Amino acid sequence: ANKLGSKKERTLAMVKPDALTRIGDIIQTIYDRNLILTKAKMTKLSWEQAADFYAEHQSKSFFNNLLQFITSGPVIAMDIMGDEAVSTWRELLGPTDSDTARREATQSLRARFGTDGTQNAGHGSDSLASAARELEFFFPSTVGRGPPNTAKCTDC
Ligand code: RTP
Ligand code: MG
Repeated sequence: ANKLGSKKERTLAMVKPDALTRIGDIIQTIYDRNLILTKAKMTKLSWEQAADFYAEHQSKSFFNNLLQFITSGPVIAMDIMGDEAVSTWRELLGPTDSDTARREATQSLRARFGTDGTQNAGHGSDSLASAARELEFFFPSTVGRGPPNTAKCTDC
């Protein structure tokens, strides 16, 4: 925490193929929550890249469906920064299942733009360690050019 007691972090947010056309509304939501979008890129993941990104889920029953979906079209990866960015972004996303999200009192990005339990509009790193890994995945740091992808940013 800095002098004001806030914890500045960076996290990897990804807009999944089903919500790509809602990128404007999603950036507005990020802005409204006082998070800062510092990097963004659109890319289409290969099957191999998707399997690498989601390696932690390789033994899950939904792994194949997840890879099928995430490689079905472009995604937009974003580096977002701000107070407790990791948990704040996941809070903005809402529950994993879009239908569950729609039943909640508080609206969320998945409630607004998600399709179902697998096609759920967005991804957010689940810890500072995941954020560092996932930021490096999409925005690799190059020696001598740009800061390293540490997700805990005490200086920003
Ligand atoms: P994410 O990693 O994408 O931010 O989502 P999450 O933490 O809320 O969910 P996680 O358990 O990490 O699952 C990763 C993604 O896999 C798909 N999924 N499908 N039963 C299913 O069909 C199912 N369960 C999970 C979702 O796309 C989920 O976001
Ligand atoms: Mg997850």
